Amino acid sequence: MTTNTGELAGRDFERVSAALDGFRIEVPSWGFANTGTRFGKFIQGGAATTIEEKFADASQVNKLTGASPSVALHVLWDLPKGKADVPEIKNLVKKYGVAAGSINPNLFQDLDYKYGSIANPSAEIRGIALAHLLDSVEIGRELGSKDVSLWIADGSNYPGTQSVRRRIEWMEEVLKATHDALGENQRMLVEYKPFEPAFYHTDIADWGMALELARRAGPKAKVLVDTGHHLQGTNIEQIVAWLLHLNALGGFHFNDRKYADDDLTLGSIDPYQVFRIFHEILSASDGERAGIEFMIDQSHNLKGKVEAMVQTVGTAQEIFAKAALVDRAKLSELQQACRLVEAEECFRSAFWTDVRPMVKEWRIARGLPADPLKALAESGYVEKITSERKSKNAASVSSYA
Ligand code: PSV
Ligand code: MN
Repeated sequence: MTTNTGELAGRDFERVSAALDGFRIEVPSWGFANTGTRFGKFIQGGAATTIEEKFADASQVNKLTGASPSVALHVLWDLPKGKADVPEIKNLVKKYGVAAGSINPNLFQDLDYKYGSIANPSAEIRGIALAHLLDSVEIGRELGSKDVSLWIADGSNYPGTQSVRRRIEWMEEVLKATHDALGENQRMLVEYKPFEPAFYHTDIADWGMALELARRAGPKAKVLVDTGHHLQGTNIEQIVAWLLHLNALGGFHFNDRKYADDDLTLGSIDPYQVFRIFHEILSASDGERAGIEFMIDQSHNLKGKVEAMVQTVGTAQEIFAKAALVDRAKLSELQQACRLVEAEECFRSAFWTDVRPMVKEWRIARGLPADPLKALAESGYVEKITSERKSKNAASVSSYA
């Protein structure tokens, strides 16, 4: 009995270790900067105020977790001079040992985009949007980054005010031109969102629209699933299963939500959903997750920025480890035989396994801190950046007001 338990635990630890060795999740540069709601910003003394500070924070998260070696960049926020900022980013990559991750064009802030960017009725404005997309592709190529990740905020607020069909055609044209500029090792990810900032119709509202636009753009275009971009009750793992089946899943923006696009910490509301998503990925690829990139898309308004990011990466590792524990061969037999209760118990028992001791053991074996949050607290990093940055952040309060 003891041997058997020991053997099982040993097998579980091997699975968890193998899963964690291959697990990577990108952090967003904007998750370290001050952000807010549309009602206001609560400025944090330690928030990053420059691109260098964002890299410093990202590298801190990676040092503590061993799982986030790249940082996603938002072109307008991180490379305000566009391609001219590439040399600075290259220096930061070298200095902080964190790679430039996905490149996120910004097609939502410019005043030109009041009625849309790539779906704007004005050919001139669509041209401005395309030029920005082509710059972003170039930036990605120069930085050796794989993905240009597109979120299109276009839509309309009132029925009858725009032609949905004409806007589809305009988007197709721009997305195809963007796709055709991609380098050999580059991809284009198309993100969808059902509402916000537009409230009546969003031009790329769901995975079907994103998939069709990606297909028409070309083979280097895939769909990006942001877990916060679904209506209540949507079965996200089913969407994931379909995209896997169609070989059209490019990556994720992970976060959690209760009501809308809340950007809450991954797994804080529904960790079982994250487990179900990871299970679909692991079962489709039998343990590998070829070409599917994981990224965090969260900005924490109330929690400390770096702490929240370390917490998120740690949570992602734990839930991924749980998903790796599903006995997929046994589950498949039970599903085939329609032994429903046993199948569900087989699935759930992996979810309910407390993997934290195994994750801790893995961290120690890999020379990482056993408890990343504790190590962060003991390192004094947050206090240090707060004292270095607080006057700059305080100054941003008055300029914001
Ligand atoms: C939009 O809600 C979104 O999910 C897109 O991915 C943007 O790039 C990101 O959030 C900005 O925070
Ligand atoms: Mn997103």
